[in-house]
Amino acid sequence: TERERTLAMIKPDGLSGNYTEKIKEAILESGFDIIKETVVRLDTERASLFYAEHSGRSFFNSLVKYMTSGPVLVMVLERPDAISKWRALIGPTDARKAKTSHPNSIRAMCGLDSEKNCVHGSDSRESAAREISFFFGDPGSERVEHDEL
Ligand code: YYY
Ligand code: MG
Repeated sequence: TERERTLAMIKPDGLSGNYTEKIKEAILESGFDIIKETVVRLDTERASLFYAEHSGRSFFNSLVKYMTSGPVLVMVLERPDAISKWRALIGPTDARKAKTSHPNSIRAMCGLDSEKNCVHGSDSRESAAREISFFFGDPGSERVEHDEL
């Protein structure tokens, strides 16, 4: 399998709960390289744009409020099959389900429920490309070089 990149995010509850080091340990132990990282605070407009695919859902306003409640840490992770491997490592969307059916997952470790689930992972190649550009700019642009570790 060829190397691939995905977008990972530690959401506000993950950062404020001091889970960053544990999450990074799990990332590195699972064979990912952290290619880029930055801490940002999303405003309502940016959070709504990031989750635009969910704009019609009943949970959308609450989700945007949660995502703007504090800073987030976004990272570009790389390894073979990075997108599905990172999704597997974070576990199911509902952290309560993660705690019972995926006890070794990151959401089981630091998530609370189906909204406050402490981490994000891109769900496809298309999402990964869009989400990496969303935070780090287009590949090859000067902004990307600026944030390269
Ligand atoms: O990709 P993933 O984060 O696992 O779940 P999505 O179905 O894409 O939903 C995105 C985001 O929306 C989820 O991480 C929390 C929130 N959410 C929610 O607040 N309530 C739900 N019932 C489902 C999702
Ligand atoms: Mg999703």
